Amino acid sequence: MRIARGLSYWVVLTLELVAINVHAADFHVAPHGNDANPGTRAKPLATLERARDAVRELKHAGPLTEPVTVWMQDGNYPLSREVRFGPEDSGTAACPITYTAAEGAAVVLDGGRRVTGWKKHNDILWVADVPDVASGSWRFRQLYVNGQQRVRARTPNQGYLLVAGCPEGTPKTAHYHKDCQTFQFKPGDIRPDWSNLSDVEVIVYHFWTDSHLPIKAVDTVSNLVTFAHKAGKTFTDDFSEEGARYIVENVFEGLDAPGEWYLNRQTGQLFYYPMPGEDPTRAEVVAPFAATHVRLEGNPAERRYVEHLHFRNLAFVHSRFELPAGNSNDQQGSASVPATITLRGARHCAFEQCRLSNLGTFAFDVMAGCEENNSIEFNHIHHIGGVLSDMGGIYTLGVSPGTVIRNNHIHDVDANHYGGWGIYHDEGSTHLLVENNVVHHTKCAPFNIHFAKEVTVRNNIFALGKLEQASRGRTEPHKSVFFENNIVYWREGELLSKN
Ligand SMILES: [Ca+2]
Repeated sequence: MRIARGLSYWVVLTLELVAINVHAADFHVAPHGNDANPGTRAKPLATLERARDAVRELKHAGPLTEPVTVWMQDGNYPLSREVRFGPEDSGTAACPITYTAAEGAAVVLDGGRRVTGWKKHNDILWVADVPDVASGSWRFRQLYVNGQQRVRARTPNQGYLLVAGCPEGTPKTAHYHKDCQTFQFKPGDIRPDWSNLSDVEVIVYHFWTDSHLPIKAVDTVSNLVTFAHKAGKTFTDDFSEEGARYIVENVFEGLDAPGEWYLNRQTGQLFYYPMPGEDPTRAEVVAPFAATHVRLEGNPAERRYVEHLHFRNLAFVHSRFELPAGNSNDQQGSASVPATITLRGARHCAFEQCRLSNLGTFAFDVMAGCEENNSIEFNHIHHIGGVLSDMGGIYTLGVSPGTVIRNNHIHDVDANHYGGWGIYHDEGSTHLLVENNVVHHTKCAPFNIHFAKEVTVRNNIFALGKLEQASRGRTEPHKSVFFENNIVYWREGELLSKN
């Protein structure tokens, strides 16, 4: 018995010693590296994509016996296309795979491309040729100069134009969800003589959607504009009978203020109106090229997952906003818009201490097969909303058992009309845990549900909602929320609203 016990101690100790003495399999990547190198510290690889392949080759040689770390050295890594990780790139619980900045290194995964070759177009404007735009292989909706976003030439420069009439109907005469394609404008607001009319994009702000609509025809007799595709909703200011707000973008004639730019997609010419004192020949002008930087793509239907991948201390910049052809962006949660980091069929993966900035699109899209056991923690989400309605600082949708929303600080959430909520559980949000969050200074309730089931909400502070503190969008024939040990504090508006 004594021996057996001693033996068992010895075994445990040995395992611990092995664990301590293990040297994880390492690969090194550096901006000056070469993808033909072996990936050692002295001979590093050059790209994240090649590092992924090196790990894949290591796995082909046999099952992982130790954790794998890919160390990325200081610098900027251009991404011309997304880097995709599949189930074959997974680690295991015992041997996770980590892609991380080396100690002290600032690593930037950059989806943008420099635009150079600037020449004077006239006394005010500058122009550069972008051959990939002329050839049709590239188009972009964002531009950054010296790290700051610039304005796609728009009219008006401030505020909005207003839809003058809705011949296809309103929420009262039709249904708010009617697919509309035509509206009436105030004379002169939209002009058929704008140069290169097919480049122009009308952006309508209605309900929870910004519809992006290319112009098909402009009728100046009845002042009707018709778009190349439908918008999915009425052109009203949310559920009212008033006309929606809109702006017109990428109009050459609207290129009339410092900081504006215009892209002629036929000729590939990029025009820019510099800010005071700015010299485009010396500035860093960047347009986004990659829509998605990193994609974790499992196959949840076949239960093949991307697992045990960690990304740590990396910066992701310059992702491109793109809509599929014929799409106005009217789907629930803008589901058709790609995100900088996209996960489908991924589990036990983490993005830690990563910084995402200068994005044209979403930071993360967590899709099918990732519903369970997600953590949204330690985020500071503030000063958002106001243009559209029906949003939350953190928004959830669907059945998500094991998912935790914890230790977040959310404040200053606004809305056009309704729905500037702090934490918002929408259709079917089920079996989440919401705890230790501080949510305050929201236009609508800091905590709102609209069809939720058995969500546990405890130890939060919900404070200073302008209109209300907690709200429920509809009465439900089941337990929606277990609301325990929360502090609710308010000075105006109501405690509870809606049902
Ligand atoms: Ca303008």
